Amino acid sequence: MLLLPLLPVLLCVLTVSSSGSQTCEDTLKTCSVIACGRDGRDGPKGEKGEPGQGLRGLQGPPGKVGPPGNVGIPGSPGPKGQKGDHGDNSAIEVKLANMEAEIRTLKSKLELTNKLHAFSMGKKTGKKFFVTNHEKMPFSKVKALCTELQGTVAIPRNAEENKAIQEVSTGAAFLGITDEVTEGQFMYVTGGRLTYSNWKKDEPNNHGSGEDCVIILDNGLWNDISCQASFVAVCEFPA
Ligand code: FUC
Ligand code: CA
Repeated sequence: MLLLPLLPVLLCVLTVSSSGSQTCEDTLKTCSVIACGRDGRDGPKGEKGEPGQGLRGLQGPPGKVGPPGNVGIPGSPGPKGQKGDHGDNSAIEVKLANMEAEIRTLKSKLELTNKLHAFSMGKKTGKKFFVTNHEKMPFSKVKALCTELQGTVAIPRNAEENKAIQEVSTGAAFLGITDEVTEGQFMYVTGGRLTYSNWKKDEPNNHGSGEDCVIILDNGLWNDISCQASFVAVCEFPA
């Protein structure tokens, strides 16, 4: 056969491949048919091996404490506590009694002052009270002033009140009456249609560019006039 001349070569190859630690040069001494070449390159990396059989090391110490977490949402309020002791209020009660006495004294003094003031102003019992500082100003200013004084612009509801306003004012004075809302329909600034009037002859005439306010003249008669013109401010206060 053709294999027969190759037998020494095969024997040498088998011997070399199974000889383990024997070097090529060692093998060359007994096996003249082979030649010794240089080492080849490293092969590819093998797969990861199975875990070893030895004992595992002991578990290490615990790690450091981590950073604190976020603040949680507030809990629901607890039940209401029991009512406390009354404590010692004697000092505060004395103070309160003194203050109450002082308030009573001040109240009666104020009452007397008010009575004297009304008397000095000619106030009649059960009658409205008309007051003026004799200052002339536009209607809007009269309204603001009377409101600030917790009163309203003077309104005569009858001849007696008309006379009272006429007597208190020095010169023509604004009345709390306008037809600002509907031309020709005069209303009280406190609300409602007129129930009493004392117009001068041929008034109201809405003269010129428009006359939506009303003045009481020296003689007690009324004239419609511009609200921007200045007349005496008279306020009224309840009876
Ligand atoms: C009359 C009045 C007007 C104005 C004018 C000067 O016509 O009706 O309101 O006072 O006079
Ligand atoms: Ca007029």
